[in-house]
Amino acid sequence: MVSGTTSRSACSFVNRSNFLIAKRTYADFSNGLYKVTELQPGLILIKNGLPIAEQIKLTEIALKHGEDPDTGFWRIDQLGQKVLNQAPRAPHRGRIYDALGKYPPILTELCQKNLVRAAQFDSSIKPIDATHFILLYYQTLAEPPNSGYIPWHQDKDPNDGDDDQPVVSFTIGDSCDFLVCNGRPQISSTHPRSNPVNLAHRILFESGDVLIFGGPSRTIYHSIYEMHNDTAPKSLPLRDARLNFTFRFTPHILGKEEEFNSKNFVSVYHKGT
Ligand SMILES: O=C(O)CCC(=O)C(=O)O
Repeated sequence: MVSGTTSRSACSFVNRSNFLIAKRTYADFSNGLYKVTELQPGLILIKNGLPIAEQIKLTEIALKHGEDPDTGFWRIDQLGQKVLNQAPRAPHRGRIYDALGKYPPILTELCQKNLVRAAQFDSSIKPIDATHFILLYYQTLAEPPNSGYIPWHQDKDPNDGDDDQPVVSFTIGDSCDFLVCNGRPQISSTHPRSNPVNLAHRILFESGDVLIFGGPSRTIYHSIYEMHNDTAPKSLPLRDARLNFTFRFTPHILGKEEEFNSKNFVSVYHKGT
């Protein structure tokens, strides 16, 4: 357990929208003020898990690799225009998929550090040595896309890792509302896709937040319908955008990364859930 001034509280309550918001929390004020909350077994939110200096380094790495003409966020379309590489299905989103070993060690270090924080708190979280990451670049739009910035899906692609290996997710840049359902989202005439009947959590992700989902929460349905304009920290070299790194344990894919990059692979969220 990390030393310093800490607080642990046991609380399980619902807010006025009936979302379960927290079971237990743990805050460490000795090391840059991060706060761990177990939202439900296996679903751990670490507020401020990435201090601003580290967010800046990760952004610089993402933007540098994002410019790579073959594997970066953008491509040139048939009209000669520079577009994000998930266009035309998702023109607001670019995607990089790669092996962690090809990137600076800070990525692995930060993934490991936050995973250990979560595993200390929730025994269903297995500490893994992540082998790969998916890096998404979302443009913040004036009006959200109809099917969301990322539609409802489970992380069940072959490159998402086994069901018992946790996914570690970093947010950097503009804030967003991350939605979670524990079963297939139930849509009705009064409950649109952005607010299904069985919504379990609406989590505000702010720059520097980390979410870990593993154990009984590994296959949650999740989506993003709202991003909040101009909410990125001013010192971040990123405007009108959000970066999402997710780390995966998929050693069987080492050496086969090209099969899963955006040129060759269609993710589950593009196939419709
Ligand atoms: O941007 C996010 O936080 C979610 C990304 C996601 O759902 C995915 O990569 O499967």
